[in-house]
Formats: sequence, C-alpha cells, structure tokens
Amino acid sequence: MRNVQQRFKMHVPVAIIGAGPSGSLLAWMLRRKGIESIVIEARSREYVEGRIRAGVLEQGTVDTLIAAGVGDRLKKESLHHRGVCIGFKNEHYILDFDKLIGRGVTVYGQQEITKDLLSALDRENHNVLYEAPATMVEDLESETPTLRYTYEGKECELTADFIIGCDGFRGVSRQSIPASVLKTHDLVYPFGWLGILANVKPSKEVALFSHNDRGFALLSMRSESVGRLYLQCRNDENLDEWRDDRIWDELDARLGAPGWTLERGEITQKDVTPLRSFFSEPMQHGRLFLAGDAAHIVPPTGAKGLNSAVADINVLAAALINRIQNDDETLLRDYSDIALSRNWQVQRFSWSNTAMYHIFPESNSFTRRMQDAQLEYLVSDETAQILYAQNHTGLPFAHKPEF
Ligand code: RFL
Ligand code: PHB
Repeated sequence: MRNVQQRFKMHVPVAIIGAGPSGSLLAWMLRRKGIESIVIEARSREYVEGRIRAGVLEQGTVDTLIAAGVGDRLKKESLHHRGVCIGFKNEHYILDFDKLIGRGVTVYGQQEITKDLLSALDRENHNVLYEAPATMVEDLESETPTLRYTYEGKECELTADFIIGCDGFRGVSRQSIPASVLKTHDLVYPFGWLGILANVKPSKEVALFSHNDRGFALLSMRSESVGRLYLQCRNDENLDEWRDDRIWDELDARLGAPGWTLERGEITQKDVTPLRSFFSEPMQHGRLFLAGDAAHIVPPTGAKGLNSAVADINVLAAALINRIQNDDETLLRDYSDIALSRNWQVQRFSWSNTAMYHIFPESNSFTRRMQDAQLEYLVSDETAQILYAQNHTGLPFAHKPEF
C-alpha cells in the first residue's frame, strides 16, 4: 500500500478525507478493530500538527480518547478546570461546575490530540497520505464510490465501500452532495476573535468569559505557563494595527475587575477567526458520511467544535464497525439523525452564548439590557448555572464503540 503506483486504482473498505481530529480519530478507532482505511490529507503533517485551535475538552471527549488508547499524555499533561469565571460589570463571578453538577472540563490543546493520534497511526504504519488534496468524490449512490486526489503531482483515484468527509468546513466532500439533497443553515456574525498565545502564567485558575461595553474578551490557557486569550474584533481586523501593548491594554480594559491583575507576557502567536454558525443536513448521502467541521461550524464561544467532532466520530465508528464486522446496518442508517439531534443542541448553546457575551454592531438599548438581564440571571440563579454547566461540560454522547 505504500507504493505510489499501486495507489492508482486501489480499493479500500473506508477512505477518510482529512487528518484533523475527526479523520485521525476515526482511522484510529477503525484500526483498533482491525478495519483498514486510508487517510487523504491536503496539507503537510507539520501543518496539521501545528494548527493552534481548540483547548477545552468535554468529559465525553476525554473518556473517548482514553478508551481508544490515546489518552496517556492527556492524562499526564492536561489541566482540570472545575468551572468558569464570568466577567460582568467589572466583577468576576465563579461558576463552580464540579460543585453544581459533579464534573468540570479538561484543558489540553487540539494540536496535542492530533499529534497523539497521528503518532499512534504512524507507529502502526497506517496509510496516511499528506499533501494529497482530494479533488472530487463521485458515484456516491453506487456500492463503490470513487475518491479522486492529487499526490506527488499525479492524479490518483481509489474506490471504497465508504467515503468519510472529515475535511473541515472548506473541504470537497460536503460540496459533492447534490443541492437537491443538502439543506444548509448559515449565520455569519459581524465580528471575529483576535486570538493570542503568550508565554504567561494564567491570571485565573479557570477560563474567564467577559462581557464588556468595549466587546467580549476571553482569558484561557494551555498550561501553567502558556496563556490563550481572545478579543472580540472586526472580521477584517488588520493584525498589523495590533501591537502587543495595545492587545494587553485592551484585554486589561475588558477583563479587569477591582483587586485583580492581568499578567502580561511575550506574545508568540496572533490570529483572527471570523465567527460563524453553520449546519448542513443530512450528514450522509449514499455511501458518503460527513463528520466534524465538514458538516457543522459553531462559533468558539461554547468551545464545542472539536467536542462535537469527537461525538460524531463515536457514533460513526460504532456504526461502521457494526456494518463491516456484523453486517448490521441499523446504526449507520441512523447516523445522520443521531448526530444531527445532538448537534442542534450544541448549536443552540454556542449561538445563545455568542448572543449573550458579544457586543453586536446593530444592538440598541433594549438588546443591551436583555444581555445584562441574562447575565444577571446566570450569575445569581443556581438553576440557570446548572443548565449552563450541563451544556458547557457537554451533553451525553449517544453511542461509543467498545474497546
Ligand atoms: P479540521 O480540524 O478543520 O480538519 C480538517 C482536515 O481536512 C483537511 N482537508 C483536506 N484534506 C484532503 N483533501 C481536501 N480537499 C481537504 N480539505 C481540507 C484539512 O487540511 C484538515 O487537516 O476539522 P475536524 O477534524 O472536523 O475538527 C474540527 C475542529 O478542528 C474544530 O471544530 C475546533 O478547532 C473548533 N474550536 C474549538 N472546539 C472545541 O471543542 N473546543 C475549543 O476550545 C475550541 N476552540 C476552535 C476553538 C476553533 C477555533 N478556530 C480557529 C476556528 C478556537 C478557535 C479560535
Ligand atoms: C481556548 O482555550 O482556546 C478556548 C476556550 C474556551 C472557548 C474557546 C476557546 O470557548
């Protein structure tokens, strides 16, 4: 399988497009059950492993990675957060999830998860082709759909029993579903997040989400010595206009509270992420199945994108294993409905959190007062806090493969 010539017309049980968290986790779970797959990834391994994104893991995600045998480093290096802190009217309010519902969240970088999964696949000599962009998937309604891709300057193709689109929001898989079948729902927000990574000790024990007249800000972290912080910004923000001092001053102004100091440190990375809510349904057409960002995007306010991808993969891996090893198609047939029903709830939490915390350019005194009322209710009412805690720490995962 490692020979390029043989790749021109091969057939595999499962072809996975994308080696992000969705694709690499699915390949690994199938492999653990002895099911062969190939992963086709557009970018280099260094690029995939270096992409700084998520950091907050739900318990279901942590349990999944540990059960799948890729949780050793996570267990050693992650941080447990017992809740979050909410900044509102220049005061900080702790929501203690551990106390409210008996579970918190785990902080461990997405790129570390990807490294753990890709190294595990590597150790088993799993077929992952990097710098091999998929260009098209076709014959989806046949029993052997085709995947076309480019590798080492050559046009290649393979057939598979199942093709899995884990190729993120801008991939090719979703676009290959006929428009007459695919329904999409989209909301583009009139702002983005300017994110920084900094060599700094976190100024709080847990993440601080702050609603402020100047805009939303978030203090998060990756470790005891690396901070990850965000500022609500324009979608087309020019990073050249954001010198380090200006970023720290703005964070200070939005996150601050009397008696509390924001630690500053060397900024090692800056990026701007536009915010979007997007959903496509169904998540399956013929023998193509979508998972993760290929099917849905949430604004990062709820820290849900990666966790939803892992929830999708749990159901899909269990369904493929049932279909391939036990010839039982029931779960695979229901995959789209099961994944969609959880994802709608995740969309609701991410959307309502985004609406509660950010300053919208079109807001007026009424909408601003409603945001205040929502935040006042949240920081003072235990029932509201329990609901927030249940959503933030994660809704249950529907199905899991047994390892
Ligand atoms: P990915 O990670 O986008 O991976 C898709 C992979 O597919 C490849 N690809 C192709 N390969 C072959 N052929 C093609 N034609 C291809 N087109 C694309 C890409 O190169 C890539 O390697 O999707 P996946 O695997 O579904 O994972 C989703 C997560 O990455 C995403 O949801 C999270 O990062 C979202 N997110 C967060 N999620 C959380 O659960 N908790 C968080 O705290 C959190 N924080 C965040 C976030 C996302 C952010 N940004 C930058 C969008 C914070 C930020 C700022
Ligand atoms: C992060 O640490 O990157 C992070 C934390 C919470 C969020 C989004 C991102 O809601």
